[in-house]
Amino acid sequence: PFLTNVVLHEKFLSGDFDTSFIDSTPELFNFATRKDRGTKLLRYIGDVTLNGFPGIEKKKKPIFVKPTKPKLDIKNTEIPRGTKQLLDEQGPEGVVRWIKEQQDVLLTDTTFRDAHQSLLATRVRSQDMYQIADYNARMLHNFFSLELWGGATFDVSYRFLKEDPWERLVKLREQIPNILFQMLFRGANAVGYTNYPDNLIREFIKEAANAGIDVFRIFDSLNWIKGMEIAIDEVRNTGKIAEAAICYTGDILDPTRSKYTIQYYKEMSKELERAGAHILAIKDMAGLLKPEAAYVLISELKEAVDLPIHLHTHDTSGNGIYTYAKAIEAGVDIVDTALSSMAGLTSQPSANTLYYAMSGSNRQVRADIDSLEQLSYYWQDVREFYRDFESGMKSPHSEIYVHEMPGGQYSNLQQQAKAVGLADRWDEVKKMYSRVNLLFGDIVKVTPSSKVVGDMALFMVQNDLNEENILEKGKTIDFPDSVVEFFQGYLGQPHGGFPEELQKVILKDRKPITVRPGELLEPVDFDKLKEELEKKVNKSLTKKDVISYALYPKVVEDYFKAVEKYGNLSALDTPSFLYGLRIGEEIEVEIEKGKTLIIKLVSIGEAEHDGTRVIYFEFNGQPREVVVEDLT
Ligand code: 3PY
Ligand code: ZN
Repeated sequence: PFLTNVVLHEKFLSGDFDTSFIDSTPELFNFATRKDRGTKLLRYIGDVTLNGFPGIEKKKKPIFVKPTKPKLDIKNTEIPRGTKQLLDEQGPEGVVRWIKEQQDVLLTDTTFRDAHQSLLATRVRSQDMYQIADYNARMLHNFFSLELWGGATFDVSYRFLKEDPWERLVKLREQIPNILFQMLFRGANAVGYTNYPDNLIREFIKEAANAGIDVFRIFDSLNWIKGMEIAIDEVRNTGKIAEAAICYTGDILDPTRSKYTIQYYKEMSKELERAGAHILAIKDMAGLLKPEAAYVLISELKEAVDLPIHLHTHDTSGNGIYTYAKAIEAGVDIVDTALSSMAGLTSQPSANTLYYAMSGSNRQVRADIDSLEQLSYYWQDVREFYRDFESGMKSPHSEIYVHEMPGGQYSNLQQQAKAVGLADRWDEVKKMYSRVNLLFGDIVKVTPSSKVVGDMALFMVQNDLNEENILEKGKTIDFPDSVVEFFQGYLGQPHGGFPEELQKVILKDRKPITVRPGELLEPVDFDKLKEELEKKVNKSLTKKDVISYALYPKVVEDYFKAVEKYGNLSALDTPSFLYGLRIGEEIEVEIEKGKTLIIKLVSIGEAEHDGTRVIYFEFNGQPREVVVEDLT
C-alpha cells in the first residue's frame, strides 16, 4: 500500500512530538514526486490510448498472451561462472588464449541487439529484456557473449522508446554478471551516423566500459582503418576486448567483381592485427558471404593472422546455416546467432538450428539445446507485441545478393519509405538501392554509409531521378545532407576513392577533405554542454547524459522533455506502452521493487472545444482523471 503524506502519519496525528519516525521513514517526503509520477504515467497511457503510437496503425488493442517463461527456479539456481569472470581475472589476453584452446564453436547471442534491429526496427524495449535476463544468466552461461548494445539500439531507445539506453545496460549487467557483454561500435561514428571528435569517442568508450561493455566490435562503414584506430586504442586502454571488424561486401569467388578480393580482405586483417585487435570479426552485415566463399575466406584469414575469428552474418538469403557450417569447417572460433524465434530472414541464423546442424561433426556448438528452446518460447510471445514493426518479409530473399542491403537496415529503411509516402514503391526503392551503390563506385554499405545509399535511393525514387539525369541536372539539385557529407569525406575515404564527376556535381562549390575528420573537428567541451542541457531541461545530469547529448543533441533534449511530461516509462508493460488500455482493463506497474501501481481505464470523455478529452482512471482504487490533447 501507499505511504501517504507525512501529516497523515499516525504519530503526527496523535500529537506526539517524538519526530524520530521522520528520520526513520524519509520516504514519507516522497509524496509529491510519487503522486507526480503516477499522474505522468496516466497522462502517457491516456495519450497513447487516445492517439496511438507512431508506426502502429490505430486499432483496438490486440489480446496478447503473457510471455511463457522457462521452467527454471531462478531463486534456487546459482549463476554459473562464465566468460565475464575469465576477462576480469585474466584480461583480454587470457580470453584470447582460452578461445584458441576451444574445440567447440562458441556462440554470441544477438537477440537483444541485432536480431530485433533487423526484424522489428530496433523497437524491443528494456522491460522485455529485464523479464528474461535472470534466465539468460543461467541458461546461456556457456555462451561467449551477449550482443545487447550499440548499433541502432542507442538512438532508437531515446527517440522512439523514450528510454535511457545506459539504464538498460546497467540493469542488465546487474542481472547478468557472468557473460561477456558485447556492443557494436561504428568506429569514428560511435553509435551515430556521422564522424565525431576524438575526445567524444574516447569518453564514450570509457563510460560504456564502466557501465558494463566488455567486447567492443569496432568497424568502419567504409572499411577505412584510420576511422577505427582511436576506438581500438581506447578500448585497449580500458582493459576490455577490442574486436576489430572487416565488413564483408561483394563476392570473393565472383571473378567479375574485382574490387573486394580475397587479397583485399587478407591485407585488411593484417592491418587490424597490427592496429591492436584482440579478435578479428568478419561482419557480413547483409548476408552476402556464400558458403564456399566463407570456407575460403576463413581458411585464408586463419593463415594471415594469429587472432581468433568471430563471424557475423544475416540469414536473409536462407543460406546462413550453410555459411556457418562451412566457416566452422574452416576453423572459425565464434559465430553470431539469435534464439530461434528471433532468428532467420534479415536476422542472424538460429542458434537452435545450428546446434542440430553440427551434431555428429567434430566441432560441436557450445550451448544447452533445451535452454535455447525454452528461451525461444519466451521471445516468440514477446515478438507478437511488436508485430506492427515486422518488415513483412515472409520467406528467404535471394535478391539480397543483388541489392546488398544490410539486415539491420531492411526494416528501418522500409519504415522510412513508409514515412515519406513510398510504401507501395518499396520494390523500386530496393532496386534503386543497388543502382545507387554502383553510381557511388561500389562502396561498403553498412551504417552509416548504407544510410547514405538508402537516403539517395529514396530521394531518387521520390523525385523520379536516374543515373543520367543526376549528372545532367545535378547542379540544380539539392541532395540529401547525408549524401553531401559523404562526398565531402566526412564519413572517411572509400576504397578506391570517390567517383570524381559525381562528386563535383554533388558538392558544387564545397571542397572535399581527405584527412581523418576527427583531426578537424573541435573537441567536445563536456562542461559547457552539461550546463547547456541542464538549463534546457532544468535538472542535473550525469556524464552519460552529456555524452548522449553530444552525440544526439535534439533527440536527447526531446527525450528529457518526454521524461518531464511522462516520467520514466520503462516499467510499463509493452502492450500498454504501444497500445494503451482497453476500457475496463486493469494493469499493474511495478515502478520500483515492491512498489506497484494499479491502473484501470474507466472511460474516455467527449471531445472538448479546446481539442482535449478527459480520460478517467482508477489509480490504486481511487478515481483520477487526466486531460489529454486529442490528435486523432
Ligand atoms: C549498425 O551499425 O547498426 C549495424 O547493425 C550495421 O550492420
Ligand atoms: Zn548485423
